[in-house]
Amino acid sequence: MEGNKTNINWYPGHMARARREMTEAVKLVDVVVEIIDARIPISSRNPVLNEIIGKKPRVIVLNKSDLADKKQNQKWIDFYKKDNIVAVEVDSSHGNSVKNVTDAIYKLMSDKIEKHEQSGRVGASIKTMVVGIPNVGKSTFINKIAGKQTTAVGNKPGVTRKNQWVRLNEKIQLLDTPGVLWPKFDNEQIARHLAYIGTIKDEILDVDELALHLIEELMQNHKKELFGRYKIDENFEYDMSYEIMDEIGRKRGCLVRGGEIDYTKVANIVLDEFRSGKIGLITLEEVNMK
Ligand SMILES: Nc1nc2c(ncn2[C@@H]2O[C@H](COP(=O)(O)OP(=O)(O)OP(=O)(O)O)[C@@H](O)[C@H]2O)c(=O)[nH]1
Ligand SMILES: [Mg+2]
Repeated sequence: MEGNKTNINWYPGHMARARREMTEAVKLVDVVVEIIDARIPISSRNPVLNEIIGKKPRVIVLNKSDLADKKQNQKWIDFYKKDNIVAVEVDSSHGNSVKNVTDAIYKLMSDKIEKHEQSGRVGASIKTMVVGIPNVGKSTFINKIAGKQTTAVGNKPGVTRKNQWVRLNEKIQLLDTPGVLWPKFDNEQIARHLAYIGTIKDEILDVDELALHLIEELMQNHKKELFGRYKIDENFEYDMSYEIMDEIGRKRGCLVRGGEIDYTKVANIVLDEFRSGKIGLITLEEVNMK
């Protein structure tokens, strides 16, 4: 990330406010649903969250599981299970398995639900706060689980701007929250992984460089998928990874006048196609890398 894009504003003012509001709201809730991205289960977890939610019971939702490697999804769920954390894989855009999350909440909160029922407190419900990084699918998940379009969704970060309660049924209420990042990433890799999946606005990124890094990373473990998608010969020879970008540009006709490669066009194609799963169902962060 070069030039004037080096000082990326990772932590804009609205996120600081969202974090303060989350800290206030957590006092009112019984359980937290932490939505993470199944393609990057490590980098999509906010390290500040533990401070914010403390010892509140938590369910981890591995969302966008439809875009990740199915075997890895299961490995991550087993990994959390060993730590006594309930994790559920979900595809919120098609609604697959969202009900498993309500079941997990009922199970975690069974004592409280029973108390509500015994004391005849009509209308008392389990308050659930849904949190996660921008664009991870919090609002989509809430709409699917509630079976109605009550929250705004969109394929860019920063769609939800303020907390919003949604009633699921007489037993559960859900709080939608704006996506929050943390002020400083431990390393460039985390920042890049977040950018590959669309957590950070492309406008503040150097997309050419980002796509080049993604290509380099895919070359390590997913060369077959990458070359397959762009119909590059498996014996294609290259010295530098930008030559792969050149080749993708030629295959896709991303040329400017004089036959030069339009790198930004190639970069946008690669990023878009990675984000939508067209390059493959790829988990970038596997359990055994942890
Ligand atoms: N393939 C796939 N796409 C999903 C899934 N969940 C959400 N999306 C898409 O991801 C994009 C972001 O969804 P939102 O629900 O707006 O995300 P959010 O976490 O509420 O984002 P902010 O409000 O900006 O923090 C939308 O284009 C959704 O259609 C999923 O499980 N699978
Ligand atoms: Mg939202």
